[in-house]
Amino acid sequence: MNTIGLRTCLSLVLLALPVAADDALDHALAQVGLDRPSLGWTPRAHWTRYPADIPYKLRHFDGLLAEPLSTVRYARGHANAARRFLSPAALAKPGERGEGALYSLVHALGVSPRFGAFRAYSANLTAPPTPLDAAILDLHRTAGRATRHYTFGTDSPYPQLDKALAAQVALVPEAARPILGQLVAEVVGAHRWATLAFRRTTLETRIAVAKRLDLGEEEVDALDYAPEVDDLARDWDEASLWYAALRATDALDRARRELSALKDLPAFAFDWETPWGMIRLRGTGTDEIDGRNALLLVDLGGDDVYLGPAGSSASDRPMGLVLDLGGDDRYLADVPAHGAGVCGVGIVLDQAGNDRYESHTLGQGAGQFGLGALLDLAGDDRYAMRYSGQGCGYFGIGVLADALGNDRYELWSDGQGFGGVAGVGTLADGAGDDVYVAVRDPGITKRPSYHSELKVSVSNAQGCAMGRRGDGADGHSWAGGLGMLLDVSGNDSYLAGNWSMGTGYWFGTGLLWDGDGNDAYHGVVWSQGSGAHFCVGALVDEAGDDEHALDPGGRTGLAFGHDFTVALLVDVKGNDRYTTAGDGLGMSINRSVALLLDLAGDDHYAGPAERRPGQALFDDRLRDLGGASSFFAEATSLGLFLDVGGTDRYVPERTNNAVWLDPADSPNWVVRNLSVGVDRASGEVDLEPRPERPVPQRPAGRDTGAGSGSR
Ligand SMILES: [Ca+2]
Ligand SMILES: [Ca+2]
Ligand SMILES: [Ca+2]
Ligand SMILES: [Ca+2]
Repeated sequence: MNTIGLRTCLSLVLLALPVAADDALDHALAQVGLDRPSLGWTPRAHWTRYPADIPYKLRHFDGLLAEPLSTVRYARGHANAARRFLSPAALAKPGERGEGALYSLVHALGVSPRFGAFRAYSANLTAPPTPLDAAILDLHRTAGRATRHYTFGTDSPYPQLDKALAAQVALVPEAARPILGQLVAEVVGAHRWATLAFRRTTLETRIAVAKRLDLGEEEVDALDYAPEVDDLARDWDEASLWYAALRATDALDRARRELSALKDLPAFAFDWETPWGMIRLRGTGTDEIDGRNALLLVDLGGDDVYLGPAGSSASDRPMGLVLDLGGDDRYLADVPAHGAGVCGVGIVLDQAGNDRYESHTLGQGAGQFGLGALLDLAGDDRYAMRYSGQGCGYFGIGVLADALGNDRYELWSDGQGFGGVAGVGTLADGAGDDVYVAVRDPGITKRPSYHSELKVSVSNAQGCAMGRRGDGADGHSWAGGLGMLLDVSGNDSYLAGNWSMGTGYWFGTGLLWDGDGNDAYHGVVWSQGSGAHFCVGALVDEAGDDEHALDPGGRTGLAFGHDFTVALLVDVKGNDRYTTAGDGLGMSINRSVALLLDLAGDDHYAGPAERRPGQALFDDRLRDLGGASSFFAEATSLGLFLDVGGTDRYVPERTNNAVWLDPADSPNWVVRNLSVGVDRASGEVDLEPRPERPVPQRPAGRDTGAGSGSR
């Protein structure tokens, strides 16, 4: 790390600033001769030694690296989907093509950022209400199995599936049967697509991938190359897999709405083994439900316990689904479970109740060459697990969505919105005061961070993304994915160790977006709008009085970028506190763009004595054209701090309504490594992308309003 000491900085009192006459960010950039288009980077063909041949980049990545400020729009777009599709009104009824809100949600926050070929008009569910036994017999036939057996010219006395099935189905309330039959028929349809997804792959490869439960720790520094991952990534058909997942999601959601309308349901137990796994149906009793080898589990109510891998797929079973309509349920497992899509699709949809989810590795919304979703629509819920879950993806999609209630999320590492290699991991929470914890003590997590002398855990959590940085090892450099934590409202608390809360690494994008509420963010190193090595990390908080802290030992956060990182901390409203004893507060090293934008309120900033907010550190490599690579010398970098409005306090002390820049003789100016700090009394900042062309002006005096109805 560069350790250039404090230089005398040039401070100007903002006497000449026009008040609210123009955009405050544009004005701040103009202090150092920059404008918005001059931020970010597009690698040039002659940039030797630039890590350009990085497979598996998500399609948004190059664009955000080139247009850093568009990261805010990108985060808000996903936030809009969370707000809309987790609202009780949206969940209550389907859209105009019959599509349910959860289908739209899983598409918007999972499938679309990973794979852009769907636009989510409809899951095309076509099965009519079907007698339950007929639907299950059809499943057997679709799986290539006989449902009647003849030998010696006679009907074998056993097994007689239709009679056995009819006896079991008689236990199920009559009104529920056609809805459940329709659900089974749709599962048969979705299962076909999930199987197609892997038609070019071998079971050996899928088993090898499914056995890798350590991709989270393997990938970051490229510890132990897994060739089966590259092989499967070459051969899978992800369009088929995501179509299977979207159809399964919508089928569960439709069954949820229709079964919820039934009254006075009894307790019962239906169990049936199909060629694709168990179907278990339960009524309103207090049930203990075996999740092993389960294709479909449906519970119509009551406080239940799910044991084992409920809601998970496996290398030889591409689908595992759970629908629970109510009750305070407990989901317990020590294997991938509770929305674990491993070479397939795993979904849990729990409609109501105060639920507890406890598991170890991969689950609670985790995808590894698959889609895993945990969708909980109400209640005060508690989620606890160790690694890789609560919205986590590796070559896949993990979504944890919780619509209502005051929830607690606890994890050791790699989750709560974590985009591992080529993955999308999203945690979306609608309403409620929520607590997010990534356990800090490495004695518990076994993930000691060398950025904290092994005293703090590597969290990789709460809107974080990491790639496989193979440039120092075997050259299999895989791009990180997209990790998002989206919390719509409530007073929330975020606690994590290192690498958290809107942080990226190695072609990954980590986003934490929080809507309303007074929130507390506590990280340590690499936290809250930060990142290292070709990545994007952003924290956007739209409202409330918030606390942004790097706790003791903390540094390189609160808008800190290292080595071609876009690092944004944007707090739109409220009286906020920012605390760090280490580097941060809009600080760039090694050609990054780091911006801390606080757009309103009376704020308090406490930073290290030797730094000032909004600073880019000089390094001789920024002007070195004599080495093997020149791209450091050609790029532009920026550390920017902008506080708009309010009466602000600074430690060490600073004057309100002032501009501070590098001194005139700083070598930074020549190498376009720019520092700018602005505190101003008022102003506006528009963070939405500007139209590239001017808006046409209406001709005066003509009626142009006709026919302009909404579309
Ligand atoms: Ca239940
Ligand atoms: Ca719940
Ligand atoms: Ca919340
Ligand atoms: Ca807030």
